[in-house]
Parts: sequence; structure tokens; C-alpha cells
Amino acid sequence: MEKSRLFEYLTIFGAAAVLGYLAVVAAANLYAIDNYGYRYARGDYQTIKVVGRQFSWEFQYPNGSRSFNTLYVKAGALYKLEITSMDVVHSFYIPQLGIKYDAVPGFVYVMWLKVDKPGVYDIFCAEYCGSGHYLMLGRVVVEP
Ligand SMILES: [Cu+2]
Repeated sequence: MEKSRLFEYLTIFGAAAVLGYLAVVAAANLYAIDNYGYRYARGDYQTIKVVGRQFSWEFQYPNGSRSFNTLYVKAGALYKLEITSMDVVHSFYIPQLGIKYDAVPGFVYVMWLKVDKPGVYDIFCAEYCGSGHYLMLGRVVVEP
């Protein structure tokens, strides 16, 4: 085989190998993403309703109790957060836990929450929702 032909084949198969590798890695990682919590949902969890309104956060627990602006959870336990709004669009944001999801009237969005480290984490509203937007602060209290 002449040399230029050899380089041509090496270029083609080299590029194919790189693209094939990237395709396999991307597919494996995309498959591992669990946005809707299908794998979580098979486990044991409790549902907490998160309701945004001008200008506070309300949390409704499975036993019927409620709290405002402070979300109480247990470390290591799994929670399904059903996020909605009573009035305008808010955004439920806990930066330290990597959670940020819009609270939209008429819609319920699901997020999964599991915190292993006990402590207190800040909650913000991350969508401008009116004159009291800056007051929509809260905290997550993770009990050991
Ligand atoms: Cu808000």
C-alpha cells in the first residue's frame, strides 16, 4: 500500500474510533441521568408539597402539618418535593443542594431531595415575583 493511502485509512479509522468512543461515553452518561427520579421512586420516600406565594414558601407534610419558610427534613431520608405556586411564577432555589426549579401556578413539578449532611441550608426565590421578592427567603433544616 502506498504511504498516502495508509495515512488516509489511519485518519479515517482514527477519527471513527474517537467519535465512537465519545458516542459510547455520552450515551452511558445520558442514560445515567435520572431527571424524573424513576430509580428513586422505587425506594421509600415521603412527599412534601412546596407552595410558593407572594411572598413566602409553604411546606405541607404527609401528616397534614405545615410550616412556612422553614423546611424540616431528616438527614439521609428521601423526599419527593411537589413544587407549585398559588399566584405568580416563583423559583424554588437551594444553591447548596443544587436544587432550582420553577414554581408555576397550575403545574406541579417534582424534585427529589436527599441530604446526607445535617445542617441548615438557605432557600431563595430565584424568579422576580413582585415587590416582596427579596423577602422570599427560607431555610432547610436537616435534622440528624
Ligand atoms: Cu417568589
